[in-house]
Amino acid sequence: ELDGVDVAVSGIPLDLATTFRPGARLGPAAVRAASVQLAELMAFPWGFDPFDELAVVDYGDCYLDAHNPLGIPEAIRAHARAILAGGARMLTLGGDHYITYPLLQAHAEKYGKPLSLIHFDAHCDTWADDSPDSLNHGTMFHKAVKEGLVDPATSVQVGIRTWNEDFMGFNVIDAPWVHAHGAGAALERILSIVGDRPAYLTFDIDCLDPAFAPGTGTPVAGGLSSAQALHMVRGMGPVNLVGMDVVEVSPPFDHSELTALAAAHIAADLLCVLRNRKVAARAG
Ligand code: 4U7
Ligand code: MN
Ligand code: MN
Ligand code: MN
Repeated sequence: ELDGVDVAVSGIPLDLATTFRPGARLGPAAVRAASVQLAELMAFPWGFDPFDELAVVDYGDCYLDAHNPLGIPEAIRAHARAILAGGARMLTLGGDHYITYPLLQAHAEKYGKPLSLIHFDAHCDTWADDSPDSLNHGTMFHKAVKEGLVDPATSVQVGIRTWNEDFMGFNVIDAPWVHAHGAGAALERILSIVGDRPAYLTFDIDCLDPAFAPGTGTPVAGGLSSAQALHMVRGMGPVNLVGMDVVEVSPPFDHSELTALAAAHIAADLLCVLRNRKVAARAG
């Protein structure tokens, strides 16, 4: 039972890469290890420990039967439904970005369709592929729009720098725009697009430049710096975040856990955002 828990952290060790840069199944463990290092070695960026006010529990990893790939989406939905039914919000560590599609289904069941999506990524992940059994990490947000899980007009994709995707009507703040106008201007656009609607935030670590996140499956040059991404994440206070994930850390390609540490920072700052919202709500 999760009563009294604000945020349940859990891992989904899904790895869809069979040939090109496999390793995302090791992501959750690496980010947890880096998070412990982060919590021990340095004060959280805002000078406080978010756990002083926020009840956070590590719910463990979702079991995926690799011999039954078609059962994977339902296993992820069941995992999320159990946590959400307990009243906690989810911070999910990936694992392949595909996990966000069944997670969105479970969150839309809980919070109502459509949600707003805040999507950090080098890729739009909107390739047209409606076949229900295609566990393809480039198709989640095509499916999500077609299914009414997210409203593209009140959603935003940040850090995009690949263009061979189907445009699904999302607001796109591409990486060149962030570099030209700054993370502050990008944050203002995100907040104005999403407003106070229930929003799901999905952070594909490959939105960062490979210099900051080498340990990922599909790296693309010209990405965001950690500082740019952290500035935007730390500014999410006004957003009604109902769910979050940090995905695509692939430790076999990481350099001395730098990617896992960057992901741990993003996760820690998301917890700080939720902690501040809780404190502000209590202050009334
Ligand atoms: B990720 C791509 F072609 N669409 O299919 C593909 F752009 O979750 C990228 O964003 C998919 O990392 C990337 O290879 C999936 C490519
Ligand atoms: Mn992937
Ligand atoms: Mn990506
Ligand atoms: Mn992605």
